[in-house]
Amino acid sequence: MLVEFNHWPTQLENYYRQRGYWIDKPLYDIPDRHRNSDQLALISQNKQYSYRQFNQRIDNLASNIKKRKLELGQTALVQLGNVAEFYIVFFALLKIGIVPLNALFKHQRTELRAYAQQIKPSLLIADRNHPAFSRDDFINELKILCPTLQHIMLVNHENSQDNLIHLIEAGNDNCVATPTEATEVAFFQLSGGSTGTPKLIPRTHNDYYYSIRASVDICHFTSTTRYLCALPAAHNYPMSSPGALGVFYAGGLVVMADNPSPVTCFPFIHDHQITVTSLVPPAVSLWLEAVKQYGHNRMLSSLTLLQVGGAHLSEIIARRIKPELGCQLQQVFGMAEGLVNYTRLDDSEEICCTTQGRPISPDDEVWVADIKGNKLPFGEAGRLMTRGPYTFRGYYLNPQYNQHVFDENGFYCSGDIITQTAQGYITVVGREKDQINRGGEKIAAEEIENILLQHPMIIHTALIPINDPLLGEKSCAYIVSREPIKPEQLRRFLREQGIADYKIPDKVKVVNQLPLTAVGKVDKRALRTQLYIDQQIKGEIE
Ligand code: J2J
Repeated sequence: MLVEFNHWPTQLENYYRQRGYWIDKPLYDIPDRHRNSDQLALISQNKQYSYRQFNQRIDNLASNIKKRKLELGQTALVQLGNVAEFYIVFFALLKIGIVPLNALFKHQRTELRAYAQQIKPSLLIADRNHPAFSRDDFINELKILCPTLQHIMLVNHENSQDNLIHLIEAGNDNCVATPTEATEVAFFQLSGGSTGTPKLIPRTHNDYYYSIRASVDICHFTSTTRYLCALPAAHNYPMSSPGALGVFYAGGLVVMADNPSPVTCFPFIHDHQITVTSLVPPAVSLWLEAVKQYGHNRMLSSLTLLQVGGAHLSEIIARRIKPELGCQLQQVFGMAEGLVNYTRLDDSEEICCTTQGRPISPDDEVWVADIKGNKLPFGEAGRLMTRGPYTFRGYYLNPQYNQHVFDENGFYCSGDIITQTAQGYITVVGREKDQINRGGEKIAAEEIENILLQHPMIIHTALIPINDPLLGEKSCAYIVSREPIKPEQLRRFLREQGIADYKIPDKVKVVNQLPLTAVGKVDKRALRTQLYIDQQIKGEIE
């Protein structure tokens, strides 16, 4: 059974093929193109693989999974951190037509349960060192939730039969590839979300492969590129913009780091002569601070390009990057749903520091809509609307929500408020979606509100962003409760529900009532204004 998804109209599919965007090749081709190369592909912890060795590991795992008689189009829930196995698993599954969903390592039981419920996986690949998988109880719960779940493979696991490392290392055969068709879903990407349930984005081989190849061109990645992957490997940005997959396509080297802090990254950059990496804005601030305090910029001398994206980068910080870190800045404004914008390497300083770039493809259609869906002239702020050769056509099995976020011509409304110049350069000026962007980590307000409402004392709640000098935004939960409740009790309650730590509200405000709009909904705008004024009075923001 193939994974269902919303196809592009045939006419557009033909056009994308004719333009050379869709090349009808499966994504496992990315490392496979270099299968006879002895150049280094991947360094992670104490392991390193040449392209030949990398492909051998992929083949070993693919053959070992094949022996378990999984069928084409079945799905896998995968949760691995920034380790070499992440890519080995990804390409092995693609090679044999199993469709993975890569959960972020920070995700806990609530998120994992929601993903499993949607994709009904046949295979689970996870890490015994993750709190959800340290014992078998959650695995058993998932098996009950999804009777399809028959196969479990774990890293840091003593049982050799299900030990992922053993399955990767054992064998020496070529695996015959049986991928899904390039027009079909290759894997699920995760949406940042703005509603109660986490949304899944089906990405096809054709559309994803195009975004990677075109990104490699734009960012000038070659076989001499040495890329540090310090953001979560499963995230769309370090995976495909051009990310690790772009590096593998070009035949370069990916070095894995655990996190983007200067303490972790600077020695890696120095020791491995890293040439490019991707960061979110809060990490840039920490890097600038580290260089200022300790004069570490000598450690960064090999770094020529620093990509920054995922959240708003202030112009002031942007302008400090070149003089203080000694490398070029490239802004990246992308989304797991598809559309990615880059400032180009030959753009002026002004463009690189004040815009979030322009779309990858000449056939990315981007326009700005007013509240009624009418097109606005260049320079006016409004809703970002887009469709194109690598922008999805619908969330997985969610026709109702899709109707809400797509217009009748298949344009996706991302919830971002932007301005666009006549040359296509985009500046993100705000957001309409009910989401908090905590330094690049996205929190769907409704998801947390729904969990809070399960607390017996809570009557009413609203989660809203609060300005933060380092992260850009943090989250603040307004609570109306039956009896007095302490912030720590609430946080403990949320942790017990098993949600990612970054979603736990940074601030909790207990109030007697919440302001309502004329139709009786919580007036989040009024709350935000009030919070903003409070912060100003306290001198927390300028
Ligand atoms: C302001 N907001 C931004 C930016 C993303 C490359 C880069 C980032 C992502 C990503 C990605 C922003 N300035 N430079 O997938 O391939 C906010 C917008 C956007 C949302 C998407 C990639 N870059 N954003 O961040 O799916 O609100 O993807 O709609 O996690 O992040 O989030 P996500």
